[in-house]
Amino acid sequence: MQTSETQLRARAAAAGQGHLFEHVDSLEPVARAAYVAEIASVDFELVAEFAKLLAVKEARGGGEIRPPDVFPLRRDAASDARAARATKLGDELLRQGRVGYVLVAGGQASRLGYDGPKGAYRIGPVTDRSLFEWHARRLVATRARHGRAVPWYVMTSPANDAPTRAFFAENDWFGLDRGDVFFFSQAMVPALDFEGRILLSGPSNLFLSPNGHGGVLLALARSGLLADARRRGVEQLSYFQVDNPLAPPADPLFLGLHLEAAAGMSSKVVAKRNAGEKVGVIGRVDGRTSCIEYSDLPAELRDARDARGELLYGAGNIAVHVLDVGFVESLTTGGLKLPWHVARKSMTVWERGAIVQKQGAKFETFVFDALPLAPTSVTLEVARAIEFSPVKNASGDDSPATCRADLCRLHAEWVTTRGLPLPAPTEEGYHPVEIDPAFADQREAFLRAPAPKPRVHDKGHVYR
Ligand code: UD2
Repeated sequence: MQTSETQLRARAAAAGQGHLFEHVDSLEPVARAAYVAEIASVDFELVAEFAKLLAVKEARGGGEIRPPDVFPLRRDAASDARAARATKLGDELLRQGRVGYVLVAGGQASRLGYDGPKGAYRIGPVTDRSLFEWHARRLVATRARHGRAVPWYVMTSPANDAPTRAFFAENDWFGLDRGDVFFFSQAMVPALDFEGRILLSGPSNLFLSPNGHGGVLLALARSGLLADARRRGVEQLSYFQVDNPLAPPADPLFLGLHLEAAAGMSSKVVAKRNAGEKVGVIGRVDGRTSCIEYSDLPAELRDARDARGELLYGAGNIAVHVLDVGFVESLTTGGLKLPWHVARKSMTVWERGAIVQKQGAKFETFVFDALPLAPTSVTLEVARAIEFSPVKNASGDDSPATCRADLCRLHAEWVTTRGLPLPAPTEEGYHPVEIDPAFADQREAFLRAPAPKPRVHDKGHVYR
């Protein structure tokens, strides 16, 4: 034991991380052992790569940016016919059980300021149902519609894995088959100060943070779940984020377009609200479909418009993708190389016996950086009001308040189309109505369903 600590100390010192051991003699044996084990798991080569990244001023890799090819929302006769064909193809894929579902929920919900897994956040405007429940109930509807199991791969992080599993168990897996829900954790990586030294969060803990949603690819492979998907006959993975309850998990048009194009990875986009909206955009970089983060899009491109006055780079990435299982296998064999992105921020750290606030850097990979690695890629434009209203911030844009209002507006439209009763509008001007996604998760399904009666709750009406 002692030797290995000595060796580790020497390795850390050689990597310029000798400070990690300065205080170890003051630790109790149990804490010391745990701390040393944590250090032993650090990939010092990766840390050296992070430190190098800090030394260069962040700049986009260059590359010529061009507008993307988008399968548009407003379609002509030709694209309508293609959409009809693709939808049939996607339906078949779903009926044959060749689709698996991947939810990324490993983030820290720091902007929302919620202490717990973000998926446990209660978003239901009338029922208070959680984000996890919202997604799960849509999968219950998917299972019923296609008569197939819905293998659901939920990515957590070591920080929220246990509470996430417990939340699912307490809620009896929201009506899904327990054996169809799989949890897997992404990896954590150390945060550094601007001199490239690993930060601590306490005397016996490194400051670690999740390695970004790009971590999903390697984590899927290393957990054995990618192989599980294969064994089940899953060929395509439908990928969505925990923060967007509007995302339809099983969209036959999207799946069909992706399949028809033999694409490795495809993306859904919405028209940006305005040039300044802070979402990544899909474009072509050196001829390859890519996602360009808003901070990397030069101002003249950000504001450029076509002859009809539409933004040339207005295809906002909503982080809904389809990934071909074979593509993920090929990407992850022998370790995955996605570029690392640096987030410089103020952090609460432990330094020389005290908790202090300090500027530091966290490191993440992004799943959309796999797009240019795909042989081909489809970009499908969808309607924001139907498919995208993320919960990011505690208030203002993209907050629980805007998401609840969007959910109610969408469901109220379905309810009025059927001529069913609506409750009086709220002060914010929407009718507080919620449809259980397991009862109907799509407009057509609601219009076809046996006539429901509203249940009256304190906060509004529920159809289920
Ligand atoms: C992301 C995109 C942005 C736009 C937007 C759509 C990036 C950098 N930007 O913005 O371009 O598409 O989404 O909503 O992605 N997550 C993990 N592990 C991590 C980090 C994140 O699972 O280590 C999950 C997280 O739980 C959440 C999702 O990924 O479901 C998005 O994370 P975010 O909120 O940090 O992404 P954001 O808002 O910067």
